[in-house]
Amino acid sequence: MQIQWYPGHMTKAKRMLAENLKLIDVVIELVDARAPRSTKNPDFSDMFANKKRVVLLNKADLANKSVTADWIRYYKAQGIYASEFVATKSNKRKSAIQAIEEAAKEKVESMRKKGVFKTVRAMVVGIPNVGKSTFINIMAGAARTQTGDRPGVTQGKQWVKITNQLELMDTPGLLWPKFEDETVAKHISFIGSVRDDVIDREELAKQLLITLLKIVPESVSERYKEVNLETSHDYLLEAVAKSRGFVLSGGEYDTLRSAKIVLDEFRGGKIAKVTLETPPKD
Ligand SMILES: Nc1nc2c(ncn2[C@@H]2O[C@H](COP(=O)(O)OP(=O)(O)O)[C@@H](O)[C@H]2O)c(=O)[nH]1
Ligand SMILES: [Mg+2]
Repeated sequence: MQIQWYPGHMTKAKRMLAENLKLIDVVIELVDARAPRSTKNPDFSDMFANKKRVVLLNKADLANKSVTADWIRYYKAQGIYASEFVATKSNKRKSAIQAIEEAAKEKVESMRKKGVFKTVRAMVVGIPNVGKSTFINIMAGAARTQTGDRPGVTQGKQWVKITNQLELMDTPGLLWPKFEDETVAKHISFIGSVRDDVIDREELAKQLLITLLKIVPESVSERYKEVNLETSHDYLLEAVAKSRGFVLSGGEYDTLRSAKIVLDEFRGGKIAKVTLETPPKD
């Protein structure tokens, strides 16, 4: 499966990250809870080795709750604070602030001993489509509108005040997934982090059905009556079309329509709340 990417953007985004890194106390990494491994940038650990980190498993509303809990335990075992998150729900703002403040606590306290009142500065990073902008918007919400309303506020302002002791960089740091790994490429395509027009939708949807049949076969059969573990892989999209009555005027099954429906319904959480990846054992 061929997936396009953009080295130019990557270089620029990486430089932007490096330049801002020295200003930052806490790095908030957003990953997609449905694929925490594939949506994590492999360079992340090296890049932010000496920063406090908070990992948010975002879009937890679309993932399997118990697997999300396994991932959180996995991170915690490594001393990394992790939490499930739903950036589209503004009531999550408070818990995010607590997590960031907790991560920066040591630094704040050591500065206070020196008599310095420390403002914690945090930056949001992650690969495309994990919810970075949505997250910054709910965090900044009111603060952003307020500053924007006053005339003369500098354009291109970088920091948004979240609380008296917390500021958030208003542009997210863009990271890139490890496209060379075929499973990673597939998983980020399933969840919609790569534009569909650069890939073969029918092949992608077929691969998705094969994957889902391994994890949640009953949910797949419930949604698409003609699809089950015995269905031949080459007939999967026809079986979806048969289930839904997607027939073209010539009597053929409309497999492209099946592909779009399967991708859409999966991404909307309609087939099941599925996590594609489990944490490594130990
Ligand atoms: N279901 C769900 N959708 C989300 C969540 N967070 C973000 N989204 C959606 O995911 C898409 C990408 O979000 P965006 O903030 O633009 O991602 P970015 O590329 O990382 O900045 C948008 O359609 C958001 O509405 C979440 O927690 N749950
Ligand atoms: Mg964005």
